Amino acid sequence: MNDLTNARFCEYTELISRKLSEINEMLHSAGGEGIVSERCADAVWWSLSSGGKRIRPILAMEFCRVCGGLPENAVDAAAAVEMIHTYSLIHDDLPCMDDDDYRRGRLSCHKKFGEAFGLLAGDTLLTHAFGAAANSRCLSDGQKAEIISKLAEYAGIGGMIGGQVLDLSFENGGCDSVSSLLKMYSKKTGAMLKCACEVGCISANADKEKRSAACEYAENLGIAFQITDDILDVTQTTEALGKPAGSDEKQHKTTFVSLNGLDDARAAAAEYTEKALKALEAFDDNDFLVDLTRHLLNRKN
Ligand code: GRG
Repeated sequence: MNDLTNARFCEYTELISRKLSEINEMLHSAGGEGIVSERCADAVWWSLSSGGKRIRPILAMEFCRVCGGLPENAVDAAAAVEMIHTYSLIHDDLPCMDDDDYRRGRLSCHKKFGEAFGLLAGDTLLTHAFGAAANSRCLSDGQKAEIISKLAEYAGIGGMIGGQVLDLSFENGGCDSVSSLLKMYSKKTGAMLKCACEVGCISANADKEKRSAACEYAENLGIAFQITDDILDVTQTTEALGKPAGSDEKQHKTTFVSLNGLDDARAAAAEYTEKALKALEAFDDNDFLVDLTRHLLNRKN
C-alpha cells in the first residue's frame, strides 16, 4: 500500500473502531445488570474486537466518499455490515458448520464462551446490525430504509445464507464445475462485499450509474477475494492466517484450487481483480480503491 492509502486505511479503521466500541458499550448496558447478558455482550466483543481486516466497513466509507459524501456519514451502515460479517464468522466456526477452533488470531467465539453463547453472540450481532442502521443520526429516513432493506437482501437466503447453503450442498464432491462454484462464491462471499459498497453509495445518495459500477466492482472483487482465500488456505500457515490453515482439504471442500489447481487459481484471482479495477474507472479520485483492490489480491491473510 502507498502512504496515502495507508493513511486513509488507518483513518477508516479508527472511525469504525470507535463506532464498534460505542456499540459494545450499548450492548453491555442494554442487557441490564444480569451476569448472563454480560457474558453474551462479552462474547460479541471477543469476536468484534479481534483482528479482522475491516475490509467491508472500509469499502462502505470509501464508496460514500467517492460518490461525493462524507465517509463518516456511512459509518453506521459500515458498522452494520461488519456486525453481520462477524456474526457469519462466529456461526461458520460452530461445530454444526466448519467446527473451527481459531478465528482472527484467537480462540473462536464458541471455544471461548461455549456453543450456546457462540450462537447467541451471532444472533445478537445480526439483530443489532439492523438497529445500528435504523438508529443512525447521519442518514435520512429514506436512506435508512433502503440500507436496512439491502442488509436483509444481501445477508439473507438470496445472498450470504444462500451461498452457505450451496456450500453445504457441495460437501464431499458435490460440486463439479467452476461455474457452480463461482455462483456459490458470489453469494457466500460476494454478497456482503456488494452490500458494503452499495450501502456506501446509498449513504452518499449516489446515482444509478455509480451504484451499478459499485455492484460490478463488488461482484468481481467477491470472486477474486474468495479464490484468494482458497489459495491462502493451502499456501499460508495457521499463524499467518489467524485461523486453521488447510481446513478446506480437511473438510473435503471443493474450492477453486481443488478443482483447477494453484496456478489456474492465481490466474483467475488476477483476472477477476482486473475486472474489478475496470469497474472503478466510473469513479474519479479512485486511487485508494485501486490500491486497496490490488493489495487484497496480494494479501497474506
Ligand atoms: C446460521 C448456523 C448459521 C450459520 C451461518 C452465514 C454463515 C453461516 C456463513 C457465511 C459464510 C462465510 C463465513 C463466508 C466467508 C466469507 C469470507 C471470505 C470470510 C473472511 O473474510 P475476511 O478475510 O475476514 O474479510 P476478516 O476476519 O478479516 O474480517
